[in-house]
Amino acid sequence: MEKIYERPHSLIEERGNSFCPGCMHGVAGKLIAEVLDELGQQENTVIVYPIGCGAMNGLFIEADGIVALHGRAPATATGIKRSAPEKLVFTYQGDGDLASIGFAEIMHAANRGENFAVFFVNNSIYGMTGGQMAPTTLEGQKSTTTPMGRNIETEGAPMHMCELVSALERPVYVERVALDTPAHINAAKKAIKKALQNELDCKGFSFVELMSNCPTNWGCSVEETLPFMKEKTLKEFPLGVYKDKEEA
Ligand SMILES: Cc1ncc(C[n+]2csc(CCOP(=O)(O)OP(=O)(O)O)c2C)c(N)n1
Repeated sequence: MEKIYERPHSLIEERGNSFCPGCMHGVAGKLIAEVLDELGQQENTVIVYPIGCGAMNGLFIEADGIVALHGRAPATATGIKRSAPEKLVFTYQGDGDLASIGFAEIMHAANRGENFAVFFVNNSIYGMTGGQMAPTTLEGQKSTTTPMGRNIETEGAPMHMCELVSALERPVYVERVALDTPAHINAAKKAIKKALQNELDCKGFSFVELMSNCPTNWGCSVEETLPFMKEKTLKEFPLGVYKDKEEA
């Protein structure tokens, strides 16, 4: 029989994962593992993980990694990449971590044009800490800190990180993709691969936002997260390439 799919070598074999059922962090981790295999970079990689659920991918991806708490992943990645430029270094961060606590770090790493990639998983809520409002929470979306729904008069509007990062001079590639459908997952993998290839080619700073879900803290079934993403999240956060210096 023809083998059409193989578990990526960059995923630890004995373990499944410990994400909540239906959580798309596992999909993102698997795509990264596949790309590390395809680029032959597993042994040469250092992943900088965040605080939050995304850090658990460090338990399943078989590559060197470090956890940089509270949004400091871009600063940590800067130090690692500058002292070991031959390594493939990238951050993997959630929206509370990157767009709130670590907003200064991400903007300044992008503005410096550091030669690494950032994978930003936007599930529009703080997952691990129990569903508090994130900068990316949608208008009207309920969270434990906005039980009546986010009110932009008092809590501000959802922050669009691709738009902000792409407005800076130095980033070379900025794209927003999603993890909700097979077609979107294929496109997400291409974006991950392009960002890592940019780094290998020393082109500079790449930023890929991966739109995701959080069934547990959105308070709905896994199935219900898919129409919510299609009808609400992806309308607020349109998919697409926000910057590609190669195409310019
Ligand atoms: C009181 C308190 N403040 C801050 C933290 C740090 N912290 C741990 S997980 C987390 C949420 C991260 O949310 P996000 O970045 O959206 O990632 P997700 O878990 O949704 O993937 C925070 C802020 C903490 N553990 N306790």
